[in-house]
Formats: sequence, structure tokens, C-alpha cells
Amino acid sequence: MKLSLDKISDHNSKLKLSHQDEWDFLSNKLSKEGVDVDELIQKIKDFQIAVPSWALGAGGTRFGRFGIGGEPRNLEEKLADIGLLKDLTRKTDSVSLHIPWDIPSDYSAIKSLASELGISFDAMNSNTFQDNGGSETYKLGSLGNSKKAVRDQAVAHNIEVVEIGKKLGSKGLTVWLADGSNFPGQSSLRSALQWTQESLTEIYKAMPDDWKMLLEYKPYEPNFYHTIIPDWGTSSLLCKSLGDRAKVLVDLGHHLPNTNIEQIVATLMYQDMLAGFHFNDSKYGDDDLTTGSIKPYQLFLIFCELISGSEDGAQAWESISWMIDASHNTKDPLEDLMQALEMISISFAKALLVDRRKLTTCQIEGDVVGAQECLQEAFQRDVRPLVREARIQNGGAADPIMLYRSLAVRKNLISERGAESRSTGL
Ligand code: AOS
Ligand code: ZN
Ligand code: ZN
Ligand code: ZN
Repeated sequence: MKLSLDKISDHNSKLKLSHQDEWDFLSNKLSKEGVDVDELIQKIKDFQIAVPSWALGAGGTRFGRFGIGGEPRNLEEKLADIGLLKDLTRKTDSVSLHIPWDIPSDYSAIKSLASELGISFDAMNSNTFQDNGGSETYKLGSLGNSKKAVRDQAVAHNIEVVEIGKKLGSKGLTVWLADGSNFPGQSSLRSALQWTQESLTEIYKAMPDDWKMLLEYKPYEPNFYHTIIPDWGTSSLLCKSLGDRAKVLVDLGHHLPNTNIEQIVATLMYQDMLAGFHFNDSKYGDDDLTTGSIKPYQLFLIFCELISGSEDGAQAWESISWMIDASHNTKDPLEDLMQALEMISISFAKALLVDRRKLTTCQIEGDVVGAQECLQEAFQRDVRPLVREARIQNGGAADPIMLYRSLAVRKNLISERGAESRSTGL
């Protein structure tokens, strides 16, 4: 289903009055404080976040999965869903594909559909955490498996993913490894790391010069005793051995409770080693909950580090990739993604409002209270009219979820695709 632009402008004109009041109030206040409002709006407009192909259907847990109905049945329908999200929010303009779930049957048809919808191809994802019909099994690992034949198969798969991505115009390969062990003694910790490094080296060499490798870490699951790449340090170590186009991918859910993720971001940027993000939120582990639903202050602090790291010249903003990686078990995935895109934009906008000069002075002078006030001043601000204004100026809906619901999009998708249609996902 395609959204007609008239629907968006009708919706926007209904909400115009109340929005205008709120926006006038905020923009006047910001201008009086010396903020360049146009520049601020432009930054928010430009900030686009990729959506992964596996996040468009209902996820599940090992205890079950409850379909949402009308889930995209193929790559074409996944692109259509992202096109819809794009039209409503103007916050996403690319898709991250997962191989083998998304192998195009007709490349030129997929490419022209994507360009019609204004969607480009973000980093490609390989899959060696499931057996996908190869002669070797990944039961005991892939790139770090003790058997050379398994490692070779996993390397070849990653190279095939790069080849597919080249045809689509992607410029990155994301590697997430489930490799590890479940019990002490099961695996040689040092050898497993060495084999992983050797396998990654082969993949890195096969990547075109203008590609980057995004190496994701995760402390546990599906292995529960040891994971070969459990943290940013190990990922960083491996990336450094590969070359400067390999960098560390931070998935927000991939940390043990209470880890200071903003500090990890600062440290990676300090070394120009931050590849990008998988946005989600977490209460306990890799919960894949909606971004900003549990720890909005942490998300804001992460954006503060991102902005200061790029403004200070530690690492260029443009070199960082942005993606959502969440699982939708009880919500309509499209509504969940709209909530995530909104929370990401809100956190970004708040972080842009931090008076960094004042903060630096407080830091240098040891004014602890002043520094905290600086952050709170920005964090407590209601920036929703600002984010909404940026979206409206970009052609999106004033209230994307309200419009989505009033158009009964899910009901239409169910009648188009069926109540039982099932998308690939986690
Ligand atoms: C797994 O826990 C990671 O978050 C991956 O980034 C991702 O969910 C997976 O690669 C999807 O296939
Ligand atoms: Zn139990
Ligand atoms: Zn992830
Ligand atoms: Zn994850």
C-alpha cells in the first residue's frame, strides 16, 4: 500500500493550529537564547536512521511468537513498508538487508523499486548463526570454529554477502557472530579468537576499498559461558588488526547491566573506531525493546558524546552508521519503529541543545553542580514541537502514529497480505 501525499497534507492541516502555537513558543524562546533555529532544524532533518529488513514482522521468544498479520512476505513488501515509514516520518531512507533472508531474485527490479521509494541499501548483514543449507554446521561456531572447513564456509558466505551488496550499492558489511561456548573447557579461548581473527582478515581483504566492516560485540546469547567477541575492547582489537575500514558496532542491548555506554562511545570516538549503532533499549540484556522506552537519559548522554566527539573533531559524524535493531513481540512493528525513530530524534535534538561552551567551563572549573545543570537544562526540555516541525518541513506527518491509525494501515496490510503472513526475523 502506498500513502498518497494528500493524506499527509490533510492530516497536517488538521493539526496545524495546535502545532503552530507550540512551535512558535519554543522557537521564540530558542532564538532569544541565541540558538540558530534554522541550523538546528536542518540537523534534525538530515539525521536519517536505517531500518533492518528483519524488524518489519513480529519477533518472538523461545516461548512463542504471535504474528501481527499483514507482515511483509518478501523483499519487495519489506521495501514497501519502509517506504511507508519514510513517507510518514521522513526519518529513514535506507534498509539493512540480511542474507540469506533477503536475496533478491531480480536485482534490477529491486533496485528500481528502491529508488522509486527513495530507499538506499545500508550495511549488509551476514548470517552464520543459523545453518542455512551449507554442508557444514554452525552448531559449534562459524568464523571461530575449530574446524577449518566450517570456517571456510563461513568466510565464503560473508564474501558472497559482500558480492550481493555490491550489486545493490551497499557500502558496508556488518558481522555479528554468535560464536562462543556454553561450558568451561568446551573451547580453547585463545585459539577461537585467533581463528576468528584469521577468518575476518580473509573477509576484510575481499571487501572493496570503499566498504567498511562493522564488527558487533555481545556479551552472551546464544552462548552462555563465553562469546568470542564479548565487548568493545575485543572488537576494537580485532578491527585494529584488520585495517582502518574495520570499526566497532555498538548495539545498545549488548552490554551487561549498568555498563556506561556513553563512555564506550567516547572511547571509541577518541580512537576513530566507532562504526555505528544498533538502536534499541534494554532492561536486563539483549531485550531489543523500543529505543528510549527504558533509559531515555542514557540515550541522551550517548548523543551528547556523539555530538561532542564529532564537533571536537575526534571522529566525523558522517563516518557513523545509524540503524534500529529491535524486536517487536507485542506491538505492531511499524508503530514500534515510529516510536523508536521519534525517541532517537528527540534525544538527538536535546543533545544538540546542550550549551557545550558552558559545560566545558564547568568541567574545567570543577563546577560539578553547574555541569549537571547544563545537561538537565537540555534533557528536561520538551523538544517535541521542534522534532515535529522538522518532520513537517521535510514532508512528513505531524503525528505519524495518529495518521497511521486513522488510515487503518495495518488492517489494509492484513487484507492485502493475509492475517497469517509471516516475515523473516528474530
Ligand atoms: C544479535 O543479537 C545482534 O543484535 C544482531 O545485530 C542482529 O540482531 C542480527 O544480526 C539480526 O540478524
Ligand atoms: Zn526457566
Ligand atoms: Zn544488533
Ligand atoms: Zn542483539
